[in-house]
Amino acid sequence: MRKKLILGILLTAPIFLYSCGKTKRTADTDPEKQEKQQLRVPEFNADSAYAFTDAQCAFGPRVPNTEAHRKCGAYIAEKFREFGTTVTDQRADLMAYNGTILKARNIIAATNPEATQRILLCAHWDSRPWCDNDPDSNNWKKPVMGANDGASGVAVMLEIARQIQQQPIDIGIDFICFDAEDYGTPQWETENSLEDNSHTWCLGSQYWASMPHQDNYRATFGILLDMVGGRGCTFSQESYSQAYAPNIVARVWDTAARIGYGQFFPKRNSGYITDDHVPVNQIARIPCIDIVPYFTDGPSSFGPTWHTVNDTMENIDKNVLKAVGQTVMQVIYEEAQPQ
Ligand code: AHN
Ligand code: ZN
Repeated sequence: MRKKLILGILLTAPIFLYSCGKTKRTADTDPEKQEKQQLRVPEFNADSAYAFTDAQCAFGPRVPNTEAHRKCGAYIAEKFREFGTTVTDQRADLMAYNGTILKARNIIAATNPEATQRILLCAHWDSRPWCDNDPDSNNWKKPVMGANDGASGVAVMLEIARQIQQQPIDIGIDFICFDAEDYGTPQWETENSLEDNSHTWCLGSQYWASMPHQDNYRATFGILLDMVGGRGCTFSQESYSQAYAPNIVARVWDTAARIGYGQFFPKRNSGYITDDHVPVNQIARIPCIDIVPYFTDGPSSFGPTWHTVNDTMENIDKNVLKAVGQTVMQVIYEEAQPQ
């Protein structure tokens, strides 16, 4: 009799504990309703993201130490505040490859600042001072407008912040707009050189990663959005991302396929790309992937407008913004608990 009772407790205990764990997710015990609640992900509005891209470009190229850069920094911070996030500025004087001191500003916007479980989203917001990949060398000294290379990533983050304000989640999201990503040594200086110039790129993210805006800052994982609105862009699996955060790569690419954006996220490799996620992985030691385009043909693997005078609004495709924005939102909302 006693034996049977103990056996009974032993057999039911795991089931009881399991159901306890389940009910934490939602108060509703109907499994079908639970499922529906968990899958309620807002619609990423590509028109809105497009407008945020355009608004940044309206300031002109956001080259560090210019008026357009200062004004656009104020605009980005103001928008993130409007969407209910807590904004922290990280200002620094950073030295460019040529000795120029850049008055840099990393802009960090947090939803749910008190939450301990956090996801990091990031993008650079500065524009490159030189169109050094333009086929016409007369354009090399002109600044890049950076509709795709700069504005698009910030625009997708702004739209995600706007959606989270409308449909809150229990985890925290940190949006980091890195400055001074695109001031790397120009091609005309490196043509006949064997030097490694990778440290001249990503100055804002190098600074943040060695000096995060909070002591002991942690995020479960990070996603970098770089050039996520260009016409014809598809996103291959970048090699640093595969090395440092293979499970996040798998999750993002599987999610894209599952919600119907698989054609934008081919499951092939694009090689190693020096970008803001490298310091996040190597210095801050937060696993972070890079969503960055990869073109298999044409003059540049980053696409025909990369670091040219044609990186303008005319070459932004809302469908690309939508594919990236909706996929990232799906990943975020699946990581969170319904509110
Ligand atoms: C290099 O060109 C070394 N890395 C690409 C990083 C980048 C520049 N992303 C946007 N612009
Ligand atoms: Zn660039």
